[in-house]
Amino acid sequence: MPANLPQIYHKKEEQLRFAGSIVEKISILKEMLAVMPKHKGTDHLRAELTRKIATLKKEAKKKPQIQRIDRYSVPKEGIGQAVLMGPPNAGKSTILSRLTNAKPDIAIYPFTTQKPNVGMIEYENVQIQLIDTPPLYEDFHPPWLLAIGRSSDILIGVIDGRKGENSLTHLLKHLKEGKIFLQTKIVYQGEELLPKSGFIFVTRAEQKTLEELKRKYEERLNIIEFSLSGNYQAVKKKIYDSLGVIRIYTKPPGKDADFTTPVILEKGATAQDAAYEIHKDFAERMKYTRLWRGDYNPRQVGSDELLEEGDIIEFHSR
Ligand SMILES: Nc1nc2c(ncn2[C@@H]2O[C@H](COP(=O)(O)OP(=O)(O)O)[C@@H](O)[C@H]2O)c(=O)[nH]1
Ligand SMILES: [Mg+2]
Repeated sequence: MPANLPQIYHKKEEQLRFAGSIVEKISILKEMLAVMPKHKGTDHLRAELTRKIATLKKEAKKKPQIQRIDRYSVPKEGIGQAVLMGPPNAGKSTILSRLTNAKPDIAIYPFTTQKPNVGMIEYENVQIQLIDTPPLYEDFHPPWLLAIGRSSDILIGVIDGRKGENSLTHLLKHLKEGKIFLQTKIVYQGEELLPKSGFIFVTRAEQKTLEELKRKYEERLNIIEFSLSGNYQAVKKKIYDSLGVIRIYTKPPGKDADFTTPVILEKGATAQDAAYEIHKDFAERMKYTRLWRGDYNPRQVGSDELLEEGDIIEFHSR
């Protein structure tokens, strides 16, 4: 049986190439294990990664100073992790306070935020983790801060619209120092940087600046206005959509679907992936799946059927 690894696994594999420290490597390897489908085809790889982690842990014990470098890593929670990064006073902490229940310090002084603040975005029936970070500054881009940027699922650059394009070019430059190439659209082709999905929030934007930025960065980045009087639901949806996942619902034969707890899968996942997500044994005993999509009547589908957001599936096993 082939390993059949999901896209997210390959993304993590790429992140590993850019990891700046042992702690960062261990945490990425653990994530690789977590996203690896649990079937026979991956047993070998699972063992190999577990071995690598053990070796790195031994190495870390010999070098106690590394703990300091990775002072503030943020364990993932919810269906995905988004991180806000940008210059001082851009509005990062304000955005966190508007989109989540977190209560970060907000002030006109630079460096009000000294370590990451974390909150959860409630979006319909899922939660997305949002991290607010200390500013990326001319002389301030510590390894642990850039490591958070590399490991998060999406990166949201935040700039103050009154500062214009300069602010964005500086931010992209600082990210590049952390080996990060922020993109929404084009796919980075080089080898030296880690392509990272995300977009830019512009606070206090004048329409003229906003239009200019949108036009200039059209091919690379989505530039989005963040307004304090804005529609946060739409902003939350943008964040959800950028995670590249779908929500599907399962129903036991003869019963109603459970819409409170979606199964989260990558875009491009199949009925078989869904079954593995639920339970290995179960997936291996699967005979066929019934699928409800939109207004159509249920139909019987095979294990390689591509699933879509909102699909309801009913598994029948042997
Ligand atoms: N008018 C306006 N003020 C904002 C906005 N975002 C942040 N601010 C103000 O800008 C200052 C810095 O905001 P803060 O969220 O602490 O920025 P951070 O340093 O990026 O975390 C505070 O006084 C905020 O009230 C915004 O979208 N509009
Ligand atoms: Mg702040």
